Amino acid sequence: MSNKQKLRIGLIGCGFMGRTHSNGYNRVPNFFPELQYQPVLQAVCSRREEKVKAFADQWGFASYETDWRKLIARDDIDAVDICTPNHLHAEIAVAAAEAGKMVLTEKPLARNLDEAKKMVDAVSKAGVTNTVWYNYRRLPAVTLAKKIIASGKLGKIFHYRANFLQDWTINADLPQGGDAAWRMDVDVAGSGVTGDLLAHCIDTAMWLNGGITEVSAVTETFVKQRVHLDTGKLQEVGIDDACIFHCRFANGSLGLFESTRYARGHKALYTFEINGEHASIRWDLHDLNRLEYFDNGVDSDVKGWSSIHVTNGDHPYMEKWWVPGLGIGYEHSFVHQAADFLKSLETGEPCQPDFKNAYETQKVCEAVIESAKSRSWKDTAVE
Ligand code: 4PW
Repeated sequence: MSNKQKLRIGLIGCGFMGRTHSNGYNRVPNFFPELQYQPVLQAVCSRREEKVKAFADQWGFASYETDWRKLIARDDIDAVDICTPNHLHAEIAVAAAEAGKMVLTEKPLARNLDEAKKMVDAVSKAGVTNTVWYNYRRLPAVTLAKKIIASGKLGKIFHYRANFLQDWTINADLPQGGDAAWRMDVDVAGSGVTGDLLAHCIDTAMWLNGGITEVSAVTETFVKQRVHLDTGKLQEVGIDDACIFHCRFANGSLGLFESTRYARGHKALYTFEINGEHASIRWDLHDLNRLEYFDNGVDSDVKGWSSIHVTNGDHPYMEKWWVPGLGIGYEHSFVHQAADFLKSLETGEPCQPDFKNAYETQKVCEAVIESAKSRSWKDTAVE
């Protein structure tokens, strides 16, 4: 019999992210056996009974609900994990915090800054543990980049460059709304690529390189009208299909960010490159176990971009997995996030990014959208 403390999870939403989180919780006990807390998949919730029942069976949830309010009201749930479309994040998170539950939510924190503020206030007033799943921080190569930058090896940083490119919305016949295309509906998603993709880039960037102080952005909606699945009618598209912004960081460096769902040939190209005084570093999601490094301090004969295969036992998270040389994948970032959250319950330290930290990312997203609308530079007021 395990003497571990149980953390009874109530997961809301059983789409793509519901699967990644459930997989994360399921893998943790096998690969992080030292943790004092053990996740228990207590209940999953989704509106459609047939779907949620099948999900519960498939992923090992002990029970299911079809009304999230009922799930929150249950006294056998310790932590509420929100994997719904974005328009429900705030309402559910506030209700969960008021019920005294720990709250985890998928990114972005909310549709906009007002909602995000309510969420930050609610968790802080209730004093409940909270976190946001910005999973890319937990890929070993990205965590290694953080370690290298923190060691000072890059020296003063001049440039931060990031891309998140996809091509799945080019087809003008793709609808908006409904369960399938909620990311295309501004009322549900809050924004397009800015909240969905650039939020990841901004979270990673501010984690690696510090706060962003001002932004200047341009956005475009290439297909202006799409059929809305709720009404069956052609409706105005309110999301940004593409967004490019440049910015200043508090440390004096300049940033350049681009995201689109119209880059034919790219399904999920997330890259960043950071140029410092002594060294540069770059990473690409398509080769996620690799970090490239240019050290200007070595002999000219061996100077060049070196390729670090981040699979050694002393690389971040890697001692948990296989043997050096064997890589891991996208899904492991969620396992790591689940493990880090459980660890935070032992240490009492917030599992970053918590709501307060993710609020800073939300500020930048909001400033980006505002800047594009007003065609002017915007302060982010990031603290
Ligand atoms: O959060 C993002 C999603 O909404 C993901 O990281 C990638 O882009 C995969 O799906 C979308």
